Amino acid sequence: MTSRISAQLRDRIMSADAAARLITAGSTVGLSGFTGSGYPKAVPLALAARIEAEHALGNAFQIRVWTGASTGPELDGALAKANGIEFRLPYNSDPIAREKINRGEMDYFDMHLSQVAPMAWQGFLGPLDTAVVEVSGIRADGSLIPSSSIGNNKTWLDRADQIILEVNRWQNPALEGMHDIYYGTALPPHRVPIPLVRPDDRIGEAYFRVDPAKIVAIVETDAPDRNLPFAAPDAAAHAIAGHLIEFYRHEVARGRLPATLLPLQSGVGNIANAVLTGLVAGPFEDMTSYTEVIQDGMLDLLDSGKLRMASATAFSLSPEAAARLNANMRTYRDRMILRPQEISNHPELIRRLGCLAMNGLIEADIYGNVNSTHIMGSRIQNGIGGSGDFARNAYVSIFMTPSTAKGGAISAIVPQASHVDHISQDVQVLVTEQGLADLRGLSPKQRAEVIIENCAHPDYRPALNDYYRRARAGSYGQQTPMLPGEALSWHQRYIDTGTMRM
Ligand code: 0RQ
Repeated sequence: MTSRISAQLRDRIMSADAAARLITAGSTVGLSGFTGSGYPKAVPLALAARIEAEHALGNAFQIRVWTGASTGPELDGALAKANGIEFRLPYNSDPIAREKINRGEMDYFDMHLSQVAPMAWQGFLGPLDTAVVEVSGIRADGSLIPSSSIGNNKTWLDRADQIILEVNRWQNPALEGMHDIYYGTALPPHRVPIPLVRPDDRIGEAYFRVDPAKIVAIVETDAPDRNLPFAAPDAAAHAIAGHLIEFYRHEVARGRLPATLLPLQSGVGNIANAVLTGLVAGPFEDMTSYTEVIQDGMLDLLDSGKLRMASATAFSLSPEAAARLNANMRTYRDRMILRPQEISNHPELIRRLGCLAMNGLIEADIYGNVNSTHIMGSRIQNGIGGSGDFARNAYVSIFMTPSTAKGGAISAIVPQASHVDHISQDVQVLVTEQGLADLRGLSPKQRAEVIIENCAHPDYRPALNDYYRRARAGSYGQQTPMLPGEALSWHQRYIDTGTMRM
């Protein structure tokens, strides 16, 4: 095991408990981890136990947590359960942390993932006391072999006053060489263009640089990433995938997209997977992806030979796909690049490459404003993640959802979104299992007609049409007709059905 740790640093190896004692109450901790991969698995658990012990003695002990994105139960789950997180950024999908946030017991700064590292450098987020970063090895020259996600690790290692490393033997040694860590970012007025013009360009180094004097602890682990079982796509997901692939065919036929398409960005979940799987059988060859995470469907596309390469910041795989990746890491390594999230999600690069962005949503209104984050306007589900980075800057910004939620009790198409993450200008195509609405070049009224007709569930179409007709008759203005009192009462109806958790 220690063969993964360079001889000069072996004197800093210690237990997770001892390392957790180096973290002080009230401090800010930057941890690795992105969509359940590459997060530290031992120190956060030990810290949670320590926090519980302090609380039992009547001592206050909470920390401020910064990560790449979501992590795993051993990090967010354990620390939230211990009531150990005072403040969290930039994205969370852990159910225990979600409950704490929604009960008002934890502050949560939900932010664009591309902005975390720049904001940390700009100093807007305050000082970073400790970095806790999982790596797959420490080389003889002191540089670090990254793990299964990059996220904000470069920034945490550079900015933190002290560093705790977890060296995880579970991570495949053949990961070495897959990463591309770009060290050319700077603050204005010294910023220069990022020299990446194709998704497969390598512009940085395969390792993290680190100041060895800052490393205060090294903890050895042998623990898997949180690879969630994969739910097979349902009929709605297949229908959405079908509409989208038909749209791509049409765009290629009209000469508006090349036959190879443009770099794909895809969210996670079973709809995204169905789209990627649908592309395996589709007519497009030699595709690329420039995205946030590599999920099961991306591996299928790579295996099929239709996807030439994938660029991301992390893996988000089922246990079966993780096993497949691990068994063939050397082959995949040449066709995958993991980058810092400020690069994988960089607006300049997304705009230049012309990504096709495909993201999920909670609700869309009839004018095409999208809510990705809040249930009934006030209860956070996960966070905006990278959806804003991609949607604002994509070549085509696509949002996809089943037309109803909660077994049909709630329409995903509503008169007015209860919270807006993506304004209508950033939503160019909306797809449900009912059909696809191409909103490019349409006025708000034209958008409403096509969204209700093509995307809303037939059970909700009459009510939406009725609302829209009355809004056209009685609205204060006719650019975006609206009946303010009534629009949000749709959400009240959800409460009345008893299907919503309050
Ligand atoms: O709640 O689990 O309690 O039943 O919201 O919904 O249907 O599981 O949908 O997993 O596709 O997530 C927007 C959340 C969709 C996701 C969102 C309830 C529903 C369920 C989750 P339950 P589903 P998905 C790139 C970009 C932001 C981040 C992002 C997301 C729960 O896509 O987090 O895009 N996006 N990153 O029942 C009330 C409605 C509802 C509703 C759903 N209209 N009203 N409840 N729900 N719609 C990401 C990467 O590249 C990694």
